[in-house]
Amino acid sequence: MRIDRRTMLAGAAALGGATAAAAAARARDTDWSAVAEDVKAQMAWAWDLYRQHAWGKDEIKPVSGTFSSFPLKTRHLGLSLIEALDTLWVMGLDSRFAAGVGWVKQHFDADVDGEVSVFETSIRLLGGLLSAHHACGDPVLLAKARDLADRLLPAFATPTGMPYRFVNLKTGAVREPVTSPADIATYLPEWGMLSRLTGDPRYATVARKALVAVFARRSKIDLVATKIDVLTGEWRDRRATVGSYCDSFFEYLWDSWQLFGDAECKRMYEVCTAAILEHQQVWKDGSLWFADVDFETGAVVATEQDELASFYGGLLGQGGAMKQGAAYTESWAKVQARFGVLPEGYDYATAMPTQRTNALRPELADAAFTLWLIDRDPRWRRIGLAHFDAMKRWNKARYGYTDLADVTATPKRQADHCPGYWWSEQMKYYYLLFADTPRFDYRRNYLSTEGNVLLGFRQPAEEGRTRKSEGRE
Ligand code: IFL
Repeated sequence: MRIDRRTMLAGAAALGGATAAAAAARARDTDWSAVAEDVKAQMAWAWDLYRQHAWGKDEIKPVSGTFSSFPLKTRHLGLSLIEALDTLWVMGLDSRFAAGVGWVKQHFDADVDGEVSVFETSIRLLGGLLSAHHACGDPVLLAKARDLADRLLPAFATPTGMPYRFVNLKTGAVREPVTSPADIATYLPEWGMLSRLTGDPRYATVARKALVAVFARRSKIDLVATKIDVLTGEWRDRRATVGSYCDSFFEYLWDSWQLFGDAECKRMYEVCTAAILEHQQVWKDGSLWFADVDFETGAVVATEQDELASFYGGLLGQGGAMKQGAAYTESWAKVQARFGVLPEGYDYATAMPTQRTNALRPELADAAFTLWLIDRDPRWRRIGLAHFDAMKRWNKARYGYTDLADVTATPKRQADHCPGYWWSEQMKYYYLLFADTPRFDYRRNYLSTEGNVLLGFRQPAEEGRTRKSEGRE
């Protein structure tokens, strides 16, 4: 796609030409540990404001200084606080971590008569409790994680083993059998870890059954679509995508191999990936994209890309398709350079945003960090730095970091919401990408789809030991 001069100028203006040049120069000669300190300072600043204005609430509204609830409609479960915990710990913000753990031990109670998304509650709250437990070993955190999983379990009691989309935390009442591969199959790392830690195999069993059930219903050309009925097992839509509704299904096939050595999951991942590369891969003017296609015929049905799909380059790299993983991440990095902050939707055929909002998303930073773990190529740090710099420039508000209403406006227009994942994801990806911290094992680790670290934390004593032995090597 050729970008015409007007679009290029608009893009440069949106980013601020001088800022782009300054960012590039900064990236060439960067003191990465100073950038990591800046990330940590931003985290501490935002946490302290959350503590003053929204302590124990789910999500702060960073422009107005108020708050909103999620995943329950009217009650708060401390979502942002729980999502932040392992990020605080890995940054060494220990007193803030301790205060957060103290809140969870005293106040977190999932015994609420209200309906939640099984998927969101699992990746965010259950994952957050497990990663905090991994950081400090407190058994109360594990007990709370287990209680929460027990409340989600009724959703999995279906003829296919694929869970309903919603469950009531108190009554176990379920709702909405038509759901997506991501909603159905993004459990095994957290639930398998819960089984390992508690000795109760039920969690791993239901999570794995759901994952396999989606794979078993793939089309003859090995693609899955975005909607399926968990009661009948019939597809309710024909669109195959690497974006929203399917993304973390692919991710958790690979992750279950990475975390547990589950060879069958690796095989399933390889089958799905081969089909995606065969039917969805589109090269356009040197950039790689993944078209949405009909899951049975492979015919292209849409050229729009979800920002959410920008994580996928990292996953491809992990699975061994480094050429495509790097190229896809670079494609998104070019869109970021053009708009400063990624729009929620982008059409590679028209090279225009299809949605102008930005939900303060972490995916490009996720891919950059994942690829950097693989090959330590400095370009991933540069992409992460551009993401961080742009966030500081455009998303920073009076009471924290906010989403954007329009990334194409000059200046960009802020909305008023800091999603819980911000605390768990990009702040941790930036920090780990820039810091080289002894609290994290850069060779053997596992981060969930929500950025929760379930493997790879090193305790301070261990840090010291490893540092010494690394020094001797
Ligand atoms: O909850 C987050 C997680 O990364 C996910 N989907 C979208 C969110 C972040 O954009 O799986």
